[in-house]
Amino acid sequence: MKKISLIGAGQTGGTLAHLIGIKELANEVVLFDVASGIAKGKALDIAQSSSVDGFDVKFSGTDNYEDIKNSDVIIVTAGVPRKPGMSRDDLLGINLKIIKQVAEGIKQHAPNAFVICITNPLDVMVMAFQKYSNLPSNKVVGMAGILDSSRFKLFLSLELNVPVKEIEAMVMGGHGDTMVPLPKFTTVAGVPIEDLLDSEEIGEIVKKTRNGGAEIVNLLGDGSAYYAPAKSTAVMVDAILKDTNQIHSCAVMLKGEYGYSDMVSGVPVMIGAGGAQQVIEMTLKQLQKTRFKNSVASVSEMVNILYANGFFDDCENKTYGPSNEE
Ligand code: TXD
Repeated sequence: MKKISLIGAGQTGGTLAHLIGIKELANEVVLFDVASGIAKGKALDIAQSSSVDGFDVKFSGTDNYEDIKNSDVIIVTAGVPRKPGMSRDDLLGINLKIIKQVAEGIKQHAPNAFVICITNPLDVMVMAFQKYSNLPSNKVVGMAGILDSSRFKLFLSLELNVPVKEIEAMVMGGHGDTMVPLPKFTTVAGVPIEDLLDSEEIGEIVKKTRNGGAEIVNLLGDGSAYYAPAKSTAVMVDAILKDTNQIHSCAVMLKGEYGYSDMVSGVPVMIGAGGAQQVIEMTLKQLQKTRFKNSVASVSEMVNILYANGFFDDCENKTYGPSNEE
C-alpha cells in the first residue's frame, strides 16, 4: 500500500494528484492545503473522475497535518507562484516562511517520507527544507532539472523537426536564469546536436529554454506553468516508488560532488527506492564548469543572506560550506 501526500493543492498540486490517479502510482492520495476547501474540492473532483477513467485510488483533502502520517512520498508545492515581470528569486521572502511551516509539519507527522520540493526559488527552498526538517539529504530532492530539460528538448525538436522522444538532453545548475543547458552532451538519436545546428542556433534555443518558464508566466498573466512541472514530478515519484534507478537532473544537497559542499544545485542523480541514491559526476568542459559555478553562486548569494540574518540559527544542522576548488 502506497500513500502520497501533496502539500499545496493549487495548480501544480492538483494536476499532479490527477496524474498520480491516472497512473495509479499510489493507493491513497492526500491533498493538504491551508485553503482546505480547495484541497477537499479537488480531491472530490479527481475521485469522481476515477469512475470514468477506471482507476482505483483513494483521494482526500485536508488542512490537518495528522492526515499525512505514513506517507511514502510527499510533494511540496505550497507557496506563491510568480507574476509577470517577477523572477523566481523574488518569491524568496514569502515562500521561505511557508517552507518552514511545511518542513516542521512533515518532520512531526511523516518523518520517514521522501520529499520532493517544487516551490520556488527552488534550490534555496530545497536547502531550507532540508535545514528546517533535518531529514536525510537523500530524502529531500527538488524538481526542476527534468522540467528545464523537457523545455530544452521541445525547443530542439521544433527547430530540427524531429520527434521530441529522439532527443537526449540535460540541464544542470540552479532553476533560475543561470541554469546550465548542456548542448555538448545533447543528441538526436545519438547524433550530437552540434552536427545539426550551428552555435548561434543552439544559443537561441538555450536562451529560449532559460526563458521557458517566464514566457508561460507572461502568457498566463496570473500564475505559472503546471502541466509540464506536474508531469516532471510524476516521473520522480514513479522512480522512487518503483525503484527504477533512472538518472535525471534533480536539485540535491551536494557533499563534495562537483567541488561543492552543503549547497543545493541541479545535477544528474540516480533516483530509486533510496531517493536521491547517487549523484553522477560528469566530466564537464571548462565553459560548462564556469557556468555551473555561476549558477551555484547565484543560489549561494541568497543562502548567505539567510544565514547572515539568522534564518537557520535554530536548525540542528547548521553546517554551510559552499566551495569550489577551481
Ligand atoms: O520547476 C519548478 N520547481 C516549478 C516551481 C514548477 C512549477 C511551479 N513552481 C513553483 O511551485 C511556483 O513558483 C510556486 O512557488 C509553487 C506552486 O505553484 P502553483 O502554480 O501550484 O501555485 P498555486 O496554484 O498558487 O498553488 C499554491 C498553493 C495554494 O493552493 C495555496 O493555498 C497553498 O499553496 N499554500 C499552502 N499550502 C500549505 N501550507 C501553506 N503554508 C501554504 N501556503 C500557501
